[in-house]
Amino acid sequence: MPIIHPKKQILKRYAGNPIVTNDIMPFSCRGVYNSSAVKHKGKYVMVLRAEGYNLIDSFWLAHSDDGYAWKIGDMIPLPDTKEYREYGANQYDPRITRIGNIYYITFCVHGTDVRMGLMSTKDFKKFSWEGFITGSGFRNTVLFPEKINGLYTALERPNEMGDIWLTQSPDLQFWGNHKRVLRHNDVPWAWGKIGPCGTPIRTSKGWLIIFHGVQLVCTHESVYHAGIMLTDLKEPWKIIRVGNEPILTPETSEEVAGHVPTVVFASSQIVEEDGSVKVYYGASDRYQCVADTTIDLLLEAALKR
Ligand code: BMA
Repeated sequence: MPIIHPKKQILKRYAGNPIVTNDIMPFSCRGVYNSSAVKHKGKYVMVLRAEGYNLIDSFWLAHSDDGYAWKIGDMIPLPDTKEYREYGANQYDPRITRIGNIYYITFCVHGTDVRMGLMSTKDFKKFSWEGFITGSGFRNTVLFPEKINGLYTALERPNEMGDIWLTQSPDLQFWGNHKRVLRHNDVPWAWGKIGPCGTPIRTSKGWLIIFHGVQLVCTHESVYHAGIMLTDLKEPWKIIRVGNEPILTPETSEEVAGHVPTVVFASSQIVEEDGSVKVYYGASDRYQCVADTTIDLLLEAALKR
């Protein structure tokens, strides 16, 4: 029997979407998308991925009082080391995780292949380069917001395979303890590949993990959806359940038609004290959008739908 769910919106798109576009950037730029937001000292800060017409991306700060209306700030300086310059022709998909009083930004560094870099900041004014945290062939690394069993813990995707893996480190430099968390073949609507989205969310029932899942269609295009799973708090590689339908799928005009059509790419979320959640996502590799939900709705999507 097919699984049929009652109509229910898990994520509610903000009526003012898109919240950041290339028009408001202070330089020539064709898209702003797949950006990552956090709360810092009661205000909202976003690290924007801004794509030039030369297809090279830069990272910019944006600031907001409410998480919906954004003002563009300064460009974030890129790491200026020999190793970075040699490898990194481009950079994209920043993800921010706060651990203690440090904000860690993981991001893809694209050279002949792709690998993950790590920057840190305490104040979004001064940024430090922490080095590469994967070898070649990895994307989507995102850190958990706390050490687990005394170790920094991250989700990532070895590209070739297209599955979500977990890895741990004592010092953010040396990584091991690799474990596969979820196979793309086990997600019926994402047979192309899957990858983790924003920082996993700790709840009393487990880690809520939003992930992207790619459906390949007959025109050779990829449709990017967002899905959800819940994993064990102490052994986060153990899945409690994967929600069996996406929580967000490209449907609005900015999501279906842009530079890369039919893409929603959730890259961060902010959990408020009242349990509401703002999920920030890129639309069709062109616009930055946001949708609202709650922890209860995300748990329902992971456990019951
Ligand atoms: C991925 C990344 C994302 C992008 C997606 C769809 O590989 O480049 O930033 O949104 O492809 O084009």
